[in-house]
Amino acid sequence: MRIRLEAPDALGADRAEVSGPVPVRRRPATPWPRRPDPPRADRGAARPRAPAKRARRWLRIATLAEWRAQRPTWCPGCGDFAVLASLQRALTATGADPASTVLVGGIGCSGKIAGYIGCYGFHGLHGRALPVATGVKLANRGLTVVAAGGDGDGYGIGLGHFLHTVRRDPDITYIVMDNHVYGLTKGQASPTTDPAPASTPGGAHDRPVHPLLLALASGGTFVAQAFSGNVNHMAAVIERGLRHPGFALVNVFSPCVTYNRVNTYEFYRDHLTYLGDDYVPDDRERAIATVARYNDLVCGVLYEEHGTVSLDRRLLAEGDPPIAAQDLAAARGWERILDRYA
Ligand SMILES: Cc1ncc(C[n+]2csc(CCOP(=O)(O)OP(=O)(O)O)c2C)c(N)n1
Ligand code: SF4
Ligand SMILES: [Mg+2]
Repeated sequence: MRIRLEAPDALGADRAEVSGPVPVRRRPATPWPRRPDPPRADRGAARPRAPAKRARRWLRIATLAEWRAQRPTWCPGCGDFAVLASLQRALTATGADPASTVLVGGIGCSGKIAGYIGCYGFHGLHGRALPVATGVKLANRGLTVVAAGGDGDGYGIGLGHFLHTVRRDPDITYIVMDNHVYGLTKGQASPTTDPAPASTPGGAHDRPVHPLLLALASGGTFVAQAFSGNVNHMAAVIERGLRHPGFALVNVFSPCVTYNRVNTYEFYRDHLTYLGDDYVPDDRERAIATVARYNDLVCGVLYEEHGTVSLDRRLLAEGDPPIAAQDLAAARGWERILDRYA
């Protein structure tokens, strides 16, 4: 669990003070001298505050409530509510800091999640969540970076970015709310819509893409699937994705209750298989065979590669200050180089 320690300098100084023989005290040691009680006449008056706030030790972990923001405007029953709740739970469980977390949303009903979670958010262009998230991570790799959007956003207009991000393997968790339709634009067929029975008038005529197989075939280092009807399972899968030190795909079957009358909660309850404890996700070929055997309808962590070295670790030297913290004035040399090509 990552624990944020506030005032680390003060903590270090405090530690230095107590090294060596430790005197026996009758009351717990405080890092500042105890103030004498005020004279009787002054009782009730405001006492001076302890001066050493900066010297206090804090073990600070954000609560679930701190991850909440605006009230979602999704239709009642939309599967995206469960994704939001699971992500909030998973972030709380990892001890992530809302002030150091960025969620880059896609465009669609699902992409609005960026405004519903209590951390930094970015709502940009349709299909471009992953390049933006990669840029955020490279600019400051101390951040926890999550990208989230829909099946249209990620596997349609954004498919090229999806495949290239999988093979680049930045330390990002990518959650796709896969409802098999373009929800925001009123239910047209998406890249994952089944050809028959179709959820749009006239039906979808193309064969669907298989996101998990695409990710596994492109070298994905963490590939998982979850369902909005099972929040406990989804939160655990997302938490594992957040802890994975590379690109983690979590595809979520997240029913659109307004426009998709085929891929409903009941449909998934009847057709989904959950991986058991005996499934070890360390074999890419086994993962591909498992997804194919269940025709995509399988939930759990299918593949996880240990020891992966993410894009940010490959590109940036250990100890380099984040680009976001660098003195841009000192980098003026770039302007001279660019001027040569102007
Ligand atoms: C470049 C561009 N093309 C098309 C659109 C219109 N558009 C907005 S959302 C969307 C589809 C969203 O579907 P999906 O990503 O599955 O999200 P959902 O609404 O289902 O959660 C489309 C086509 C757009 N905003 N920008
Ligand atoms: S239209 Fe569908 S995806 Fe969009 S909020 Fe409503 S139920 Fe959710
Ligand atoms: Mg969709």
